[in-house]
Amino acid sequence: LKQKGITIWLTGLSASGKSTIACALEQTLLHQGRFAYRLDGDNVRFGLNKDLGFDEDSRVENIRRIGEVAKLFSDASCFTITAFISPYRLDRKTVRDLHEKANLGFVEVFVDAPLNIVEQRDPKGLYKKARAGEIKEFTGISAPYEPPENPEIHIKTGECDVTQAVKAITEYLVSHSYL
Ligand code: GGZ
Repeated sequence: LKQKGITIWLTGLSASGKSTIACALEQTLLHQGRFAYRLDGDNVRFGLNKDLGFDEDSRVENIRRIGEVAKLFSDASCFTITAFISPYRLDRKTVRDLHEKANLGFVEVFVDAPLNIVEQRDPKGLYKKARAGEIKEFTGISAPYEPPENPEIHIKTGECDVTQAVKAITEYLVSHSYL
């Protein structure tokens, strides 16, 4: 079994299902007696990154800091789960390189839901506001999302439930000797 930790990096649009999958995965790992921790908007954007907004520079800095924190958790042998849109390919690559240089695992999980589906879900009414121009630079509407080209795991949330999504990730972890 690999000794060091791993960062499981979820990327995808708002309302794609990242947080739901991240929570369920964290619970599954904790129930198995593993050291797992989830970083998401609630515990990062309201604390460490509360000085950051959603313009391009802020998102780059948001992901840079989260990448560094994830690296520290992984270095402490944690299963670190992150759930951020992380819209830029280059920033995700930078975080990957940071982990690989430190000999830590990094798994990119594309939580893939088409825009029309997330816009229908719109649990917080943010897409509606973005369409109305009340929220500027909203990912998928008025700000870019660059989908991963070669993610380790590709989850189509319109086609599978949370249990299946968690299973796809844990199976990857088992087959790569992280679990
Ligand atoms: C995208 C925004 C925006 C804009 C506020 N664009 O569905 P949510 O509400 O709970 O998740 C979204 C969250 C995105 O923050 P991240 O830190 O993941 O973004 S990034 O990785 O791009 O830095 C959404 C809310 O914040 N939100 N304004 N303009 N999402």
